Amino acid sequence: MLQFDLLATDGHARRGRLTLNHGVVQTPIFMPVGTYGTVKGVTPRSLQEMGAQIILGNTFHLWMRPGLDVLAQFGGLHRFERWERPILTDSGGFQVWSLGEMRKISEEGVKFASPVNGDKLFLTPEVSMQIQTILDSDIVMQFDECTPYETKGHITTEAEARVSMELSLRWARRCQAEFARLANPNALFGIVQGGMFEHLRDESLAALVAMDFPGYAVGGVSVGEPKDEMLRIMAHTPHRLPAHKPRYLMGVGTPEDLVEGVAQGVDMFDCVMPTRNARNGHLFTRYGDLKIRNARHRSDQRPLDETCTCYACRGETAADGSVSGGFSRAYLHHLERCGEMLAPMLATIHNLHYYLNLMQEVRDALDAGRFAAFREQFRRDRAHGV
Ligand code: PRF
Ligand code: ZN
Repeated sequence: MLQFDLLATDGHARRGRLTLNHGVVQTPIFMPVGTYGTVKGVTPRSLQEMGAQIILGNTFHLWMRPGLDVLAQFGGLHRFERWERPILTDSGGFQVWSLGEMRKISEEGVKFASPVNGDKLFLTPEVSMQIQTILDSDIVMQFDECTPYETKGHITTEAEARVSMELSLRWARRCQAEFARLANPNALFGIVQGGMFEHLRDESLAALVAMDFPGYAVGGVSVGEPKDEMLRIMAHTPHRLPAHKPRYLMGVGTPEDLVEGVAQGVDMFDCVMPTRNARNGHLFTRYGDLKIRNARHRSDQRPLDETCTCYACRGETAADGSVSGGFSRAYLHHLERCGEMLAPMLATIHNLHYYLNLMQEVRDALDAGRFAAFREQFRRDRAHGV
């Protein structure tokens, strides 16, 4: 089941409420990525404390490990990974695409050798629906082909983008039929493709809208294209989707991309950036990005972000009212230099808190009818420097 209520709009930007089988999600929302049934380095309790409302999982990875027998035994992904709130799973289309030369795509599906043990595997739209049904994710993504920006040394042509987009449409129909046959009680999203060509995007969108999915994603962006190309597709596509259904921009992006996406009518985002960058010592703050490995932080007693209320920056207040302070940049720099586990753990808490809080600020601005002013202030602050 899925219900989407539009609560307010401001230009193309929207404030909404998404009701799913495992709970309610306030939109616009950022979804932390939990590929293997874990958001790397943080506990579900910590995610809850940070205000995460919905997280991602990946069909492809969970199919490899732990495998469907184990997941079925647990009645799905929620009980296995101990996350009781909503989960969205990606279909495997993008992950298989990332295998590069190791795969062979046909009308039927994608043949590849397991990167884990070399077994020959065949992922089809039907198999993807069967796996996601076992996972019992609240939002199931269609199996698609993510059209690359560039292959074999040339930029994808219009003819190539059309072939790919039309294949994704045929796969969308097969996904819808299989999803219905399985009587999956959750919600299946269609994915708009079409590369960097507006009219192909329009064709893809129209065909998917005619199929009447409960929600839609925009795929095939942030696939190696220059920033202005991405912004062009982001400005063209999301607001053309049905107003009364949720819109998800897949795999995007920087804090600036998220605020821009909201302005263009996107409701949902996911990206590995806050978690992956955290593990590389790249931290996001209100006043810009910070590389904690840089020597200039060696003796800096300030927290990462004076305005951040995460555990890494602010510490915590115990039941008896006693306060443990936040961690300094100097200490985080030291942990990084020593390769301590606590470094990526604290960095992940901070970055995810930053992304989740940014979306909370976006929602508050939309509720108060001051999104345009918020967007301006956000841009100024981020350009300020740390
Ligand atoms: N398709 C799917 N997953 C995705 C993408 C896509 O196009 C992208 C593109 N940025 C990220 N994840 N199924
Ligand atoms: Zn913080």
